[in-house]
Amino acid sequence: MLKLQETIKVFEDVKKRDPGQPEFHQAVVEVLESLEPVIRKRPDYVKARILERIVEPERVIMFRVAYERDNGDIDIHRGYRIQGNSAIGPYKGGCRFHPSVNLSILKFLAFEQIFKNSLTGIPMGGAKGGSDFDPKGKSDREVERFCKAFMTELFRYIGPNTDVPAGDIGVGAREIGYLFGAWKKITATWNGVLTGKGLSYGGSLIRPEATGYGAVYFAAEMLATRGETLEGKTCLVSGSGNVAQYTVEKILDLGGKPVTLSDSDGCIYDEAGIDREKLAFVMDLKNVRRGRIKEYADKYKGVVYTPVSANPDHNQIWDYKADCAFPSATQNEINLKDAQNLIRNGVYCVSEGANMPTCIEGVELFLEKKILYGPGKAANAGGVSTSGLEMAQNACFSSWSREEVDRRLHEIMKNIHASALAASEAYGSKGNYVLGANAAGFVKVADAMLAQGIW
Ligand code: NDP
Ligand code: 2IT
Repeated sequence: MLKLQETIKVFEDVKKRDPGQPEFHQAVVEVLESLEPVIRKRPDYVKARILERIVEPERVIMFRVAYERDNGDIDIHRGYRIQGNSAIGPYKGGCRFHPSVNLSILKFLAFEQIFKNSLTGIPMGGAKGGSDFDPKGKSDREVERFCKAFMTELFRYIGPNTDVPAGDIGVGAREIGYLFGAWKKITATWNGVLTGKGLSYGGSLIRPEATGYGAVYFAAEMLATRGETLEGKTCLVSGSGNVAQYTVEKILDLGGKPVTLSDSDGCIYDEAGIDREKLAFVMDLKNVRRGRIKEYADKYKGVVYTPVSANPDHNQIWDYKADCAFPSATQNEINLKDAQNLIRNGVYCVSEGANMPTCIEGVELFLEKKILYGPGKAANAGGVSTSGLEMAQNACFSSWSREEVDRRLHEIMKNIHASALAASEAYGSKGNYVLGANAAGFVKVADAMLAQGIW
């Protein structure tokens, strides 16, 4: 709950100016609450109205995207780019293609990205974009036509030193390839305007793995504060896309036992553990055949599949005995009941691969129970960090080895953990990574804004 007059006023104004944006309100209130101890120490931020400025995106771009289906029909979608803040570097952040995409969701994601990118230590501002287009069930040619139409408008607003989009839900290697091809054709230039590119055209090794690997590295750092490792730990992982797949891979590398995966239709529980062979099946199922996770339960014995429709008030995936949880699907996938189930089942380490997967009451419960809780903007920052490494490689026309990029990623995740932990201690709440990540990310951006004058 907000306590300071200054933060209450900012939040009231946001709600008045941006009604009907619940996800954006949720992200803003969580950050404002964490920043209260910072604001108490920094009246100069209040005087310069840094909070009022940072909750207002620098630029919101919305545009029509029309394309032709294979059967000759014409579909019309809305495209977006939210350029949140560029105080510390060019705008940077993913693009999401999902039918649920709207202004509220993209504004929350762009807002979170400002602090996340600041935490990485790489000079990147915060942005997010996307469309309510659903690539699921579309042919490759339809996806290509959509990406070309989307980039035909977006190209005006981006550039390697202006704004560098990347992937997110529904935007993977295939979509980035088509978007990059369209950028190159329209502008007749080749440069690092997108990250997550294929290896043959400027992509970085380890970028596909980076978000999942990073979330597990972050969990390992949190566990180390209690003298523990992931060895032998049972882990719940949600989602079955890019982040979930490489989270499972790194858990296996570090000796843990992943037992769940999900998609928007349901979840699987495999008590025997998801091993490398089963993970290879999931990667083929999701990335090549573009099938549903239910097929995992059809293929392997002893696996329980629960459809989403079986439980109207909670998510079955968070109701299994485990030590660690890696939510890696989407926002608000952990409601209060799910958070209570996690605690009751013995989970004491939660590392968020997804953005804002836990509702506010769930976050409060985790903090009250003093479990190891790594919020998305810290725990999933490995993805955008490695995007930063891809930009660095493109800028100097070179490419680094797998080992080199992984070493840098690991180092960055250790640094993010250390700075969030140090900030939590400096502001009187050691081990509260929500406070630590928000405060550490914010101060750097706020100081840059102060230095650059009133904009
Ligand atoms: P993918 O599209 O590869 O996978 C998304 C997964 O989440 C799919 O299994 C999908 O199921 C499931 N999912 C999506 N929406 C919903 C929903 N409304 N309800 C239930 N399940 C859903 O995306 P990513 O793995 O890239 O992204 C996952 C999360 O990680 C997102 O929150 C994203 O913002 C975050 N993230 C991603 C980064 C990246 O580098 N890719 C970096 C940092 C954070 P289905 O197939 O049924 O749609
Ligand atoms: O939420 C995120 O950090 C991402 N989707 C990755 C952004 C990026 O620019 O790599």
